[in-house]
Amino acid sequence: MSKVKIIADAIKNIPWEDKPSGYHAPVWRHSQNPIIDRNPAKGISRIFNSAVVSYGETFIGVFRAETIDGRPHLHLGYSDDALSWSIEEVGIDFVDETGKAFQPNYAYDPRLLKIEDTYYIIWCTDFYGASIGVAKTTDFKTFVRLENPFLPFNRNGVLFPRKINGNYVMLSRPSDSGHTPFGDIFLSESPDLVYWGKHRHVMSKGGYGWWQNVKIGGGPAPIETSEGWLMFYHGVTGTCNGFVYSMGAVLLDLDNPSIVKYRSKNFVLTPEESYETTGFVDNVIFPCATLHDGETGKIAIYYGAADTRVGLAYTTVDEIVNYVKATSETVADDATVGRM
Ligand code: BMA
Repeated sequence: MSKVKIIADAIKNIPWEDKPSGYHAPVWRHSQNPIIDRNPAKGISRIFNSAVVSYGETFIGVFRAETIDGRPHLHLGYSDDALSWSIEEVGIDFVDETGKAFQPNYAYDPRLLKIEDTYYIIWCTDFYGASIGVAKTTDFKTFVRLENPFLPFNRNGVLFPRKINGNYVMLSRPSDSGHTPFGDIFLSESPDLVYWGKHRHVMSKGGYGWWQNVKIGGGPAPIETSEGWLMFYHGVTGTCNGFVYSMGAVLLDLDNPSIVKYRSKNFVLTPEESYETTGFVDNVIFPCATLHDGETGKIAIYYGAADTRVGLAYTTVDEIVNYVKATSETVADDATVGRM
């Protein structure tokens, strides 16, 4: 039993492998990675940066599928073990709140989570440029897309899995129209998922290490723990061959999540395996989802690898929280409420 508590339901059939002996880092890879490789379904050349949830005794995912015309769409997938996925060949159909078609021009980097009885998909959508799309479903058959919550340009929209002080809370990363060479994580609140405000700065790029010195962006929906909101995120550095994306971990204040409590100065996963270092875009680890077990503290992290495949990695809440605390640094004014 873990000492740090995950405040969430149990997932009895969470995929799991123990940490290999002799391995020192706090996050370890699934031995059969990638769990989704190239050409996973007819008409889809690559799946990566995707999100999954447990659904009864099984699992459902919303996948970033690059179809054979090279454009990204959201496709559903189903699994009994959260490892082997059957992906739908046809993308999700979205309607607006009156039932009329409301289909995104493109859609990528989905996050998926349940708040109360409703599942929400948040993704990067086209709203006169990259911005954030939100849709809801209760049955994974009808998907109602809400009004665009934020102005362009913005990416990496991540909803918290419950209201905080009565409001929904969304992380985002204001961007530009291209391959954004800057960026910090902010949050916004809403009473109804329609009107958003009370914007706060959460955390800055930078710090002592160089791995997150260009930009950062939210990852999976934060995990509520007895030590704060545990959030995995991506941090980006620049090289003469382009960006390198690694994964970091941070603990945010439970009641006031624009305050960073602890933030590891080290990456917790960086591109090393060939399926991460070589692909459509080399050297990318881009986490978008976790499964986490409120009973045992096990955490399974789903990440896009090299914009080509889906990888899976594991940690436990005790291991990662203790690591983040032991290696914490304060960057810029992360520890403040972020209301400059
Ligand atoms: C970002 C997003 C991600 C992608 C990453 C690396 O800007 O577009 O979808 O994984 O670049 O190419």
